[in-house]
Amino acid sequence: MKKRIFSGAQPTGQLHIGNYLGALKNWVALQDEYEAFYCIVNLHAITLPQDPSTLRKATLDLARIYLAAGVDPEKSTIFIQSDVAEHAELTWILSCISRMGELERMTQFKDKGKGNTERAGVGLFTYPVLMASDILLYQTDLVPVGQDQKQHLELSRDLAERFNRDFGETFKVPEPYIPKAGASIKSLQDPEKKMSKSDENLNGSIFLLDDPDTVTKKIKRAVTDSGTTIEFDESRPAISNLLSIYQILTENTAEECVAHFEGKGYGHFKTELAEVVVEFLRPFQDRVREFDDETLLSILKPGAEKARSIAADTLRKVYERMGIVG
Ligand code: ATP
Ligand code: LTN
Repeated sequence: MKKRIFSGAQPTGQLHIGNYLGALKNWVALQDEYEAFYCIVNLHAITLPQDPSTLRKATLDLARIYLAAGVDPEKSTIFIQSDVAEHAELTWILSCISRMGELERMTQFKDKGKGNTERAGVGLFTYPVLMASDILLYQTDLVPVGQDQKQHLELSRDLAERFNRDFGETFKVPEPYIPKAGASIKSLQDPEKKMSKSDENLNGSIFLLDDPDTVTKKIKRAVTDSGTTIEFDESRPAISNLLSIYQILTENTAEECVAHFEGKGYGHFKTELAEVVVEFLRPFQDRVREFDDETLLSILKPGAEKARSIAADTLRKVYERMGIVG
Protein backbone atom coordinates (compact mmCIF):
# COMPACT_ATOMS: atom_id res chain seq x y z
CA MET A 1 0.00 0.00 0.00
CA LYS A 2 1.32 3.42 -0.94
CA LYS A 3 1.62 6.03 1.78
CA ARG A 4 -0.70 8.98 1.48
CA ILE A 5 -0.02 12.70 1.00
CA PHE A 6 -2.38 15.62 1.29
CA SER A 7 -1.86 19.28 0.48
CA GLY A 8 -3.77 22.32 -0.66
CA ALA A 9 -3.61 25.94 -1.71
CA GLN A 10 -6.11 28.76 -1.37
CA PRO A 11 -7.91 30.20 -4.39
CA THR A 12 -7.04 33.74 -3.36
CA GLY A 13 -4.92 36.08 -5.45
CA GLN A 14 -2.47 34.81 -8.01
CA LEU A 15 -0.08 31.98 -7.37
CA HIS A 16 3.56 33.02 -7.41
CA ILE A 17 6.83 31.28 -7.96
CA GLY A 18 7.19 30.84 -4.17
CA ASN A 19 4.00 28.75 -4.07
CA TYR A 20 5.37 26.70 -6.95
CA LEU A 21 8.88 26.15 -5.58
CA GLY A 22 7.77 25.69 -1.97
CA ALA A 23 4.78 23.45 -2.61
CA LEU A 24 3.48 22.57 -6.08
CA LYS A 25 6.81 21.40 -7.45
CA ASN A 26 7.01 18.83 -4.66
CA TRP A 27 3.40 17.77 -5.09
CA VAL A 28 4.30 16.80 -8.64
CA ALA A 29 7.51 15.07 -7.63
CA LEU A 30 5.81 13.03 -4.90
CA GLN A 31 2.75 11.86 -6.81
CA ASP A 32 4.42 8.73 -8.23
CA GLU A 33 5.57 7.41 -4.92
CA TYR A 34 2.51 8.35 -2.85
CA GLU A 35 -1.25 8.24 -3.11
CA ALA A 36 -1.83 11.98 -3.39
CA PHE A 37 -4.78 14.24 -2.57
CA TYR A 38 -4.52 17.86 -3.71
CA CYS A 39 -7.28 20.12 -2.57
CA ILE A 40 -8.40 23.61 -3.57
CA VAL A 41 -9.17 25.01 -0.15
CA ASN A 42 -11.97 27.47 -0.90
CA LEU A 43 -13.34 27.31 2.67
CA HIS A 44 -9.99 28.62 3.88
CA ALA A 45 -10.22 31.46 1.36
CA ILE A 46 -13.28 32.97 3.04
CA THR A 47 -11.42 33.51 6.32
CA LEU A 48 -10.72 36.90 4.72
CA PRO A 49 -13.40 38.77 2.72
CA GLN A 50 -13.81 37.51 -0.87
CA ASP A 51 -15.93 38.68 -3.75
CA PRO A 52 -18.21 35.70 -4.61
CA SER A 53 -17.78 35.76 -8.39
CA THR A 54 -14.02 36.26 -8.10
CA LEU A 55 -13.79 33.36 -5.67
CA ARG A 56 -15.83 31.08 -7.94
CA LYS A 57 -13.55 31.83 -10.89
CA ALA A 58 -10.37 31.61 -8.83
CA THR A 59 -11.38 28.15 -7.63
CA LEU A 60 -11.43 26.71 -11.16
CA ASP A 61 -8.37 28.74 -12.17
CA LEU A 62 -6.43 27.15 -9.33
CA ALA A 63 -7.37 23.69 -10.62
CA ARG A 64 -5.90 24.76 -13.97
CA ILE A 65 -2.70 25.81 -12.22
CA TYR A 66 -2.39 22.44 -10.44
CA LEU A 67 -2.78 20.61 -13.73
CA ALA A 68 -0.43 22.91 -15.65
CA ALA A 69 2.19 22.47 -12.93
CA GLY A 70 2.10 18.75 -13.62
CA VAL A 71 -0.32 17.30 -11.11
CA ASP A 72 -1.62 14.32 -13.05
CA PRO A 73 -5.28 13.44 -12.46
CA GLU A 74 -4.52 9.83 -13.45
CA LYS A 75 -2.22 9.57 -10.46
CA SER A 76 -3.51 12.15 -7.96
CA THR A 77 -6.94 13.07 -6.66
CA ILE A 78 -7.72 16.75 -7.22
CA PHE A 79 -10.84 18.20 -5.61
CA ILE A 80 -12.53 21.28 -4.18
CA GLN A 81 -12.71 21.39 -0.39
CA SER A 82 -16.36 22.53 -0.22
CA ASP A 83 -17.41 19.50 -2.33
CA VAL A 84 -16.58 17.28 0.65
CA ALA A 85 -18.74 18.47 3.56
CA GLU A 86 -16.82 16.27 6.01
CA HIS A 87 -14.06 18.94 6.14
CA ALA A 88 -16.42 21.43 7.74
CA GLU A 89 -17.98 18.75 9.98
CA LEU A 90 -14.70 17.50 11.39
CA THR A 91 -13.65 21.11 11.98
CA TRP A 92 -16.46 21.47 14.51
CA ILE A 93 -15.39 18.30 16.32
CA LEU A 94 -11.73 19.30 16.39
CA SER A 95 -12.62 22.84 17.53
CA CYS A 96 -14.06 21.23 20.63
CA ILE A 97 -10.70 19.69 21.54
CA SER A 98 -8.59 22.72 20.47
CA ARG A 99 -7.49 25.28 23.01
CA MET A 100 -7.72 29.04 22.66
CA GLY A 101 -4.13 29.35 23.85
CA GLU A 102 -2.67 27.12 21.16
CA LEU A 103 -4.57 28.92 18.41
CA GLU A 104 -3.55 32.31 19.79
CA ARG A 105 0.07 31.30 19.34
CA MET A 106 -0.33 30.78 15.57
CA THR A 107 1.78 33.41 13.84
CA GLN A 108 -0.32 33.45 10.66
CA PHE A 109 -3.35 34.56 12.69
CA LYS A 110 -1.29 37.34 14.20
CA ASP A 111 -0.02 38.41 10.75
CA LYS A 112 -3.27 38.15 8.81
CA GLY A 113 -5.37 39.50 11.66
CA LYS A 114 -2.96 42.47 11.68
CA GLY A 115 -2.70 42.25 15.45
CA ASN A 116 -6.29 43.44 15.91
CA THR A 117 -7.97 40.44 17.56
CA GLU A 118 -11.16 42.39 18.31
CA ARG A 119 -11.85 42.86 14.61
CA ALA A 120 -10.35 39.61 13.28
CA GLY A 121 -12.83 36.99 12.05
CA VAL A 122 -13.41 33.88 14.13
CA GLY A 123 -12.80 31.84 10.96
CA LEU A 124 -9.34 33.33 10.65
CA PHE A 125 -8.70 32.26 14.23
CA THR A 126 -9.88 28.69 13.69
CA TYR A 127 -8.29 28.42 10.23
CA PRO A 128 -5.63 25.93 11.44
CA VAL A 129 -8.35 23.63 12.81
CA LEU A 130 -9.93 23.44 9.34
CA MET A 131 -6.47 22.69 7.98
CA ALA A 132 -6.03 19.90 10.55
CA SER A 133 -9.39 18.45 9.44
CA ASP A 134 -8.28 18.50 5.80
CA ILE A 135 -5.23 16.48 6.66
CA LEU A 136 -6.59 14.11 9.31
CA LEU A 137 -9.68 13.05 7.35
CA TYR A 138 -7.43 11.23 4.87
CA GLN A 139 -5.20 9.43 7.38
CA THR A 140 -2.36 11.38 5.77
CA ASP A 141 1.26 10.30 6.20
CA LEU A 142 2.98 13.31 4.67
CA VAL A 143 2.08 16.96 4.03
CA PRO A 144 4.24 18.84 1.50
CA VAL A 145 4.13 22.57 2.34
CA GLY A 146 6.32 25.65 2.56
CA GLN A 147 8.05 26.67 5.78
CA ASP A 148 5.24 29.11 6.72
CA GLN A 149 2.88 26.16 7.32
CA LYS A 150 5.13 24.28 9.73
CA GLN A 151 3.40 25.64 12.82
CA HIS A 152 -0.03 24.69 11.46
CA LEU A 153 1.25 21.18 10.81
CA GLU A 154 2.40 20.90 14.40
CA LEU A 155 -1.08 21.81 15.55
CA SER A 156 -2.54 19.10 13.29
CA ARG A 157 -0.21 16.58 14.89
CA ASP A 158 -1.11 17.76 18.39
CA LEU A 159 -4.85 17.49 17.68
CA ALA A 160 -4.45 14.00 16.21
CA GLU A 161 -2.46 12.83 19.23
CA ARG A 162 -4.91 14.40 21.68
CA PHE A 163 -7.92 12.82 20.02
CA ASN A 164 -6.20 9.42 19.84
CA ARG A 165 -5.27 9.63 23.50
CA ASP A 166 -8.73 10.69 24.68
CA PHE A 167 -10.94 8.58 22.41
CA GLY A 168 -8.73 5.76 21.11
CA GLU A 169 -6.52 5.38 18.06
CA THR A 170 -8.37 7.12 15.20
CA PHE A 171 -6.07 9.43 13.24
CA LYS A 172 -2.70 8.91 11.66
CA VAL A 173 -0.25 11.55 12.95
CA PRO A 174 1.03 13.36 9.81
CA GLU A 175 4.62 14.39 9.08
CA PRO A 176 5.52 17.66 7.36
CA TYR A 177 7.51 17.59 4.13
CA ILE A 178 9.30 20.92 3.81
CA PRO A 179 11.82 21.17 0.97
CA LYS A 180 15.44 22.06 1.77
CA ALA A 181 15.62 24.53 -1.09
CA GLY A 182 12.59 26.71 -1.82
CA ALA A 183 10.83 26.33 1.54
CA SER A 184 10.62 30.09 1.89
CA ILE A 185 11.15 32.18 -1.22
CA LYS A 186 11.44 35.83 -0.24
CA SER A 187 9.92 38.99 -1.69
CA LEU A 188 12.02 40.54 -4.46
CA GLN A 189 11.46 43.88 -2.78
CA ASP A 190 12.16 42.87 0.81
CA PRO A 191 14.19 39.72 1.43
CA GLU A 192 13.13 39.75 5.10
CA LYS A 193 9.54 38.92 4.09
CA LYS A 194 8.30 35.82 2.29
CA MET A 195 6.97 36.24 -1.23
CA SER A 196 3.23 36.49 -0.69
CA LYS A 197 0.04 36.61 -2.72
CA SER A 198 -1.34 39.19 -0.37
CA ASP A 199 1.66 41.56 -0.61
CA GLU A 200 0.47 44.99 -1.75
CA ASN A 201 3.73 45.54 -3.58
CA LEU A 202 3.23 43.51 -6.77
CA ASN A 203 6.90 43.93 -7.66
CA GLY A 204 7.80 41.65 -4.76
CA SER A 205 6.31 38.53 -6.38
CA ILE A 206 6.76 36.79 -9.70
CA PHE A 207 3.31 35.45 -10.51
CA LEU A 208 3.02 32.22 -12.46
CA LEU A 209 0.93 34.06 -15.06
CA ASP A 210 3.22 37.11 -15.44
CA ASP A 211 4.25 37.83 -19.05
CA PRO A 212 7.96 37.78 -20.01
CA ASP A 213 8.29 41.56 -19.96
CA THR A 214 6.86 41.86 -16.47
CA VAL A 215 9.07 39.04 -15.17
CA THR A 216 12.19 40.68 -16.61
CA LYS A 217 11.29 44.07 -15.17
CA LYS A 218 10.56 42.65 -11.72
CA ILE A 219 13.89 40.81 -11.64
CA LYS A 220 15.81 43.88 -12.84
CA ARG A 221 14.16 45.92 -10.09
CA ALA A 222 14.75 43.31 -7.37
CA VAL A 223 16.67 44.71 -4.43
CA THR A 224 20.23 43.47 -3.96
CA ASP A 225 22.57 43.63 -0.99
CA SER A 226 25.84 45.44 -0.72
CA GLY A 227 28.69 43.42 -2.21
CA THR A 228 29.20 42.41 -5.79
CA THR A 229 29.73 38.66 -5.90
CA ILE A 230 26.99 36.16 -6.75
CA GLU A 231 27.06 33.77 -3.79
CA PHE A 232 24.91 32.18 -1.09
CA ASP A 233 25.60 34.15 2.07
CA GLU A 234 23.28 34.42 5.08
CA SER A 235 24.28 38.02 5.59
CA ARG A 236 23.16 38.79 2.00
CA PRO A 237 19.56 37.51 1.90
CA ALA A 238 18.56 39.30 -1.32
CA ILE A 239 21.18 37.72 -3.58
CA SER A 240 20.84 34.37 -1.79
CA ASN A 241 17.10 34.40 -2.55
CA LEU A 242 17.57 35.19 -6.24
CA LEU A 243 20.27 32.58 -6.48
CA SER A 244 18.08 29.90 -4.93
CA ILE A 245 15.32 30.61 -7.46
CA TYR A 246 17.97 30.15 -10.17
CA GLN A 247 19.31 27.00 -8.53
CA ILE A 248 15.98 25.23 -8.17
CA LEU A 249 14.78 26.06 -11.67
CA THR A 250 18.05 25.00 -13.33
CA GLU A 251 18.37 21.96 -11.03
CA ASN A 252 22.06 22.69 -10.46
CA THR A 253 23.87 22.35 -7.15
CA ALA A 254 24.63 25.47 -5.13
CA GLU A 255 28.33 25.08 -5.96
CA GLU A 256 27.64 24.81 -9.68
CA CYS A 257 25.57 28.00 -9.61
CA VAL A 258 28.20 29.94 -7.72
CA ALA A 259 30.95 28.68 -10.07
CA HIS A 260 28.80 29.61 -13.08
CA PHE A 261 28.55 33.23 -11.97
CA GLU A 262 32.10 33.64 -10.70
CA GLY A 263 33.53 36.95 -11.88
CA LYS A 264 30.10 38.08 -13.15
CA GLY A 265 28.15 41.06 -11.82
CA TYR A 266 24.54 41.59 -10.72
CA GLY A 267 23.48 42.84 -14.17
CA HIS A 268 24.65 39.70 -15.92
CA PHE A 269 23.16 37.46 -13.23
CA LYS A 270 19.76 39.15 -13.36
CA THR A 271 19.60 38.85 -17.14
CA GLU A 272 20.28 35.12 -16.95
CA LEU A 273 17.86 34.62 -14.07
CA ALA A 274 15.11 36.43 -16.00
CA GLU A 275 15.72 34.15 -19.00
CA VAL A 276 15.53 31.03 -16.85
CA VAL A 277 12.28 32.15 -15.19
CA VAL A 278 10.69 33.20 -18.50
CA GLU A 279 11.64 29.87 -20.11
CA PHE A 280 10.17 28.00 -17.16
CA LEU A 281 6.92 29.96 -17.27
CA ARG A 282 6.38 29.78 -21.04
CA PRO A 283 5.34 26.10 -21.34
CA PHE A 284 3.55 26.32 -17.99
CA GLN A 285 1.38 29.18 -19.25
CA ASP A 286 0.67 27.32 -22.50
CA ARG A 287 -0.61 24.38 -20.48
CA VAL A 288 -2.83 26.60 -18.32
CA ARG A 289 -4.73 27.59 -21.46
CA GLU A 290 -5.32 23.95 -22.44
CA PHE A 291 -7.91 23.14 -19.77
CA ASP A 292 -11.47 24.33 -20.35
CA ASP A 293 -14.05 24.40 -17.55
CA GLU A 294 -15.73 21.21 -18.74
CA THR A 295 -12.46 19.27 -18.57
CA LEU A 296 -11.81 20.67 -15.12
CA LEU A 297 -15.19 19.60 -13.81
CA SER A 298 -14.70 16.12 -15.28
CA ILE A 299 -11.63 15.85 -13.05
CA LEU A 300 -12.89 17.65 -9.94
CA LYS A 301 -16.23 15.88 -9.55
CA PRO A 302 -14.87 12.30 -9.51
CA GLY A 303 -12.02 13.64 -7.37
CA ALA A 304 -14.53 14.81 -4.77
CA GLU A 305 -16.35 11.44 -4.89
CA LYS A 306 -13.19 9.55 -4.16
CA ALA A 307 -12.15 11.98 -1.43
CA ARG A 308 -15.60 11.84 0.16
CA SER A 309 -15.61 8.08 0.50
CA ILE A 310 -12.38 8.19 2.53
CA ALA A 311 -13.38 11.27 4.51
CA ALA A 312 -16.77 9.77 5.42
CA ASP A 313 -15.07 6.65 6.76
CA THR A 314 -12.86 8.66 9.08
CA LEU A 315 -15.70 10.90 10.24
CA ARG A 316 -17.89 7.89 11.01
CA LYS A 317 -15.16 6.52 13.28
CA VAL A 318 -14.80 9.90 14.98
CA TYR A 319 -18.52 10.10 15.73
CA GLU A 320 -18.61 6.52 17.03
CA ARG A 321 -15.62 7.04 19.31
CA MET A 322 -17.12 10.23 20.74
CA GLY A 323 -20.55 8.77 21.34
CA ILE A 324 -22.23 10.90 18.70
CA VAL A 325 -24.51 8.37 17.06
CA GLY A 326 -27.13 8.83 14.39
P1 ATP B 1 0.57 33.76 0.45
O1 ATP B 1 1.24 34.01 1.74
O2 ATP B 1 1.45 33.81 -0.74
O3 ATP B 1 -0.69 34.56 0.32
P2 ATP B 1 -0.55 31.37 1.39
O4 ATP B 1 0.43 30.61 2.19
O5 ATP B 1 -1.58 32.15 2.13
O6 ATP B 1 0.23 32.27 0.40
P3 ATP B 1 -1.51 29.18 -0.26
O7 ATP B 1 -1.88 29.37 -1.67
O8 ATP B 1 -2.51 28.45 0.51
O9 ATP B 1 -1.28 30.60 0.29
O10 ATP B 1 -0.11 28.46 -0.17
C1 ATP B 1 0.15 27.32 -0.92
C2 ATP B 1 1.48 26.74 -0.55
O11 ATP B 1 2.54 27.64 -0.92
C3 ATP B 1 1.68 26.46 0.94
O12 ATP B 1 2.23 25.16 1.07
C4 ATP B 1 2.68 27.48 1.39
O13 ATP B 1 3.50 27.01 2.43
C5 ATP B 1 3.49 27.70 0.14
N1 ATP B 1 4.12 29.03 0.09
C6 ATP B 1 3.49 30.22 0.20
N2 ATP B 1 4.37 31.23 0.09
C7 ATP B 1 5.61 30.66 -0.07
C8 ATP B 1 6.94 31.18 -0.24
N3 ATP B 1 7.16 32.48 -0.26
N4 ATP B 1 7.95 30.31 -0.38
C9 ATP B 1 7.73 28.96 -0.36
N5 ATP B 1 6.50 28.42 -0.21
C10 ATP B 1 5.44 29.24 -0.07
N1 LTN C 1 -2.98 26.72 5.11
C1 LTN C 1 -2.38 26.37 3.87
C2 LTN C 1 -3.36 25.82 2.88
C3 LTN C 1 -3.91 24.54 3.36
C4 LTN C 1 -3.24 23.29 3.47
C5 LTN C 1 -4.19 22.38 3.99
C6 LTN C 1 -1.94 22.88 3.20
C7 LTN C 1 -5.18 24.34 3.82
N2 LTN C 1 -5.35 23.06 4.17
C8 LTN C 1 -3.87 21.05 4.25
C9 LTN C 1 -1.62 21.53 3.47
C10 LTN C 1 -2.57 20.65 3.98
C11 LTN C 1 -1.69 27.59 3.28
O1 LTN C 1 -0.85 27.40 2.51
N3 LTN C 1 -2.05 28.76 3.54
